[in-house]
Amino acid sequence: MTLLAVKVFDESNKEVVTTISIGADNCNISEILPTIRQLAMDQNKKNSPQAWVCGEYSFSFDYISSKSLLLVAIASLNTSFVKLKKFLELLKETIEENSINESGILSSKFFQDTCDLLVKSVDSIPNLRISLLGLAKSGKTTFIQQHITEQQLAGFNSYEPTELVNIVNFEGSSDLPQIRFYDLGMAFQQHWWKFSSESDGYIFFIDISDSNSINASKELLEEIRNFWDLPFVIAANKIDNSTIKNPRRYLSRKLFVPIRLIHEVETSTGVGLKALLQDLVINEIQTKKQYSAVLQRTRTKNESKRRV
Ligand SMILES: Nc1nc2c(ncn2[C@@H]2O[C@H](COP(=O)(O)OP(=O)(O)O)[C@@H](O)[C@H]2O)c(=O)[nH]1
Ligand SMILES: [Mg+2]
Repeated sequence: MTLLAVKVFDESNKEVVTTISIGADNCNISEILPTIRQLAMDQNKKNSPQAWVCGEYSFSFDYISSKSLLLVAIASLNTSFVKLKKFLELLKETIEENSINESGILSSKFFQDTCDLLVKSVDSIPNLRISLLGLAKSGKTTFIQQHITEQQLAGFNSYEPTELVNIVNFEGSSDLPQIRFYDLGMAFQQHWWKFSSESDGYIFFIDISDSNSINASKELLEEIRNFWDLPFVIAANKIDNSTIKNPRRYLSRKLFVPIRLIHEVETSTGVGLKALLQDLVINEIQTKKQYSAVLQRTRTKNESKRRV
């Protein structure tokens, strides 16, 4: 991400701290500050930062009500909203956790260091690797084809079919980071383990229109889960052809998997796929893994500062 400046304003829109601004000189933030403040305060209730494009810049902003501080990050237009929002979310969390001095001003050294660290951490988020696992004919390849031919998600740029594995890069969108998908064919089964162990997570496909295959799917999933504690979601696929009444509840009980991880999808039309991906990437992979790593590093850094 190309972050140009990060600024914190107090209640009277006075700038209390800023990072060194690189390339944001034309950005007349004071003009749009009242609008940003209103949006940030409204959004704050939903507990998630906003991202916004104005002129030649992207902005993300949020409000820390406990400290009456408005946070504004300014980035170049080519910076992904996902990353920008994630950056601000982490920055907010860090400022909320750390005390500000008596005059209510954040130390600019601490602020600059924190922002630098968070940019590095957020930049390490993309290039997620997601494996597509499941029995033959469960819909893994259709998932890949659907995205490419129908372009339900903008940004897929390559399709490399092989008999063994399809590797498809997704360039990222406003909601999702870059992802490399591994669609592993059955002939490649003995190598699933290798790909999956190098993955950030996986989608496990189940053909719920074929009730005879569900037990075999259950066994395979158990085998995989016994092997790795990787984030995953379940694609309960072919809902268009299923006679099962409530597939999510049915599979949750059958597979001993929390119901929130089960998504009803129809890979042949794309139904449910975007929500499934967002859930896997944002709730399961990023939030649990990257986010805790960032906080851990920030804490370690603050502790070592306190010792000095
Ligand atoms: N009815 C229905 N059929 C589907 C759906 N998704 C995939 N299929 C079909 O299921 C078959 C196997 O799909 P494929 O993606 O090749 O499975 P893979 O072996 O897991 O890669 C194909 O004939 C697909 O057309 C779906 O959502 N509904
Ligand atoms: Mg296939």
